[in-house]
Amino acid sequence: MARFRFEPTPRTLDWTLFVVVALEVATGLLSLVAGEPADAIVFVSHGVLGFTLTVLVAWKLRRVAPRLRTRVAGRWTTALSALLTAVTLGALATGVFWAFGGDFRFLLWNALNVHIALGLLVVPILALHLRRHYHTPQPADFTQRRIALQYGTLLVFGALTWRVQQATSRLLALPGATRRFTGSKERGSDAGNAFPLTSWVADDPAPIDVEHWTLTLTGELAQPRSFNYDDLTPEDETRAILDCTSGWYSAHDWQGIAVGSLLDLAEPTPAARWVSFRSVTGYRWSLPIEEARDALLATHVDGEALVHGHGAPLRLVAPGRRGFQWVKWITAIELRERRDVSEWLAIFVSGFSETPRE
Ligand SMILES: Nc1nc2c(c(=O)[nH]1)N[C@H]1C(S)=C(S)[C@@H](COP(=O)(O)O)O[C@H]1N2
Ligand SMILES: [Mo]
Repeated sequence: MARFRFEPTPRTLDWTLFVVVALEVATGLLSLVAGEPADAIVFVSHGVLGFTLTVLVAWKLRRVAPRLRTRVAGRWTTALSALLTAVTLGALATGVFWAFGGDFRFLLWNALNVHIALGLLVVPILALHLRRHYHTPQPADFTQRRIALQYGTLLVFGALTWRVQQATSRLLALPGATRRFTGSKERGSDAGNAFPLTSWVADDPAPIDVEHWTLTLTGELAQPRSFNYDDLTPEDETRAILDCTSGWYSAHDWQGIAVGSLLDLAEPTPAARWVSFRSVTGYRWSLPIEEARDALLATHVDGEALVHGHGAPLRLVAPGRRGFQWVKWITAIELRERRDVSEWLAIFVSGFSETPRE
């Protein structure tokens, strides 16, 4: 056998690749909603499995390269395999590049956005590829003793490479490129309003005039209430990190009103389990009521009144949650029995129904 003995048999390798890719997609998606230090395992697994994947992909390519070159499989099948190769290598390369502190701009996207897009693109291409190349796994593919040894060694390799990468990128890190466990890089901490602005798709409301703005509390409440801007004296302060899934974070002292204080005034009924925060644009997110009580409705950041771009007059500060959950331009709070699952759609399509601003 000419092949290096450590390498798994073709079918074992292919199914292992499939499982590792699936785990990468799963941990990648999970990482977008993970924000607590206890969630670090999600990011570590994504990194370790990513390095493991580079070895699996290298083995796979060595095996199929002659076939790709001679196109024995037919033009379309070969083109699809070549595309899958390119997209997979692109996802791996952008992931590693970002982890080392690198970045670039591609139209509106940074390296992390491109990494996420390529990673998601692997899914449909792999599904098409599998339609042609599916081989039912056999028990023998996974029960040989040396397989446990191979997988053990592969994972150790992945973990060690990840350790080395972490240490190296810490050494290389240029100023402003220090990363959190989420992979995000520091931007504009403790500098008041001077941190990045991030809004999705079409969320671009006209500045809100506080004279005509009210905050309404509705739903499972004994006392539905509404407040004017002047009713909201910023008497609470929370230090929290805004950590955006596009790869930056910013730490600030936020001033405003604890959600718990407002809820006490409106007396939630016993049925109230979730609190949904709604933007003037239709954008919304909900938190379990216990967590929501400790969240802050911020009017100020580091002592400065929030500017329009950051959600004035009122934005949610939800410690331990990712940036996309920190709703800006809040006008309504709804107490609910159940979580609002439609919020997953609302964050993508909000703003489209708004009258465009001049
Ligand atoms: N209404 C509304 N709230 C929003 C968004 C949005 O597009 N619309 N973007 C979210 C995202 S993705 C992030 S990271 C933060 C960014 O807040 P900033 O623009 O103040 O930095 O706001 C969140 N709140
Ligand atoms: Mo974000």
